[in-house]
Amino acid sequence: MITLYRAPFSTNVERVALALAHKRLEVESVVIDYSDRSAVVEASGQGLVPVIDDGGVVVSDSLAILRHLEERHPEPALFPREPARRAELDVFLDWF
Ligand SMILES: N[C@@H](CCC(=O)N[C@@H](CS)C(=O)NCC(=O)O)C(=O)O
Repeated sequence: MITLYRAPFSTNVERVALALAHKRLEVESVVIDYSDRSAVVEASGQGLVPVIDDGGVVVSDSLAILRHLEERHPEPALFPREPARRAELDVFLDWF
């Protein structure tokens, strides 16, 4: 079971939620209030969302989370498998 620390109206959280849904992974949400980040600070040592706890592996930052999910839960794929297409996507994601 994956725990997703989230807050309302966060596009970075939605990016991760879409990836989790694409991969059909079961997830439990911890919704934090922007005025009280204690739960996410306790889990990850910093106050920004999204953060996931994937079976004891805690990852913060939406792009790092997407990369973690692709490595740990490769099917169905989120990223292209062909190295040149994957490199193009990495460049786009870094720019975005
Ligand atoms: N680079 C991070 C940015 C995380 C981030 O800025 N999260 C926002 C919500 S979208 C947040 O927690 N903002 C609260 C604040 O800045 O106080 C990511 O991609 O996850």
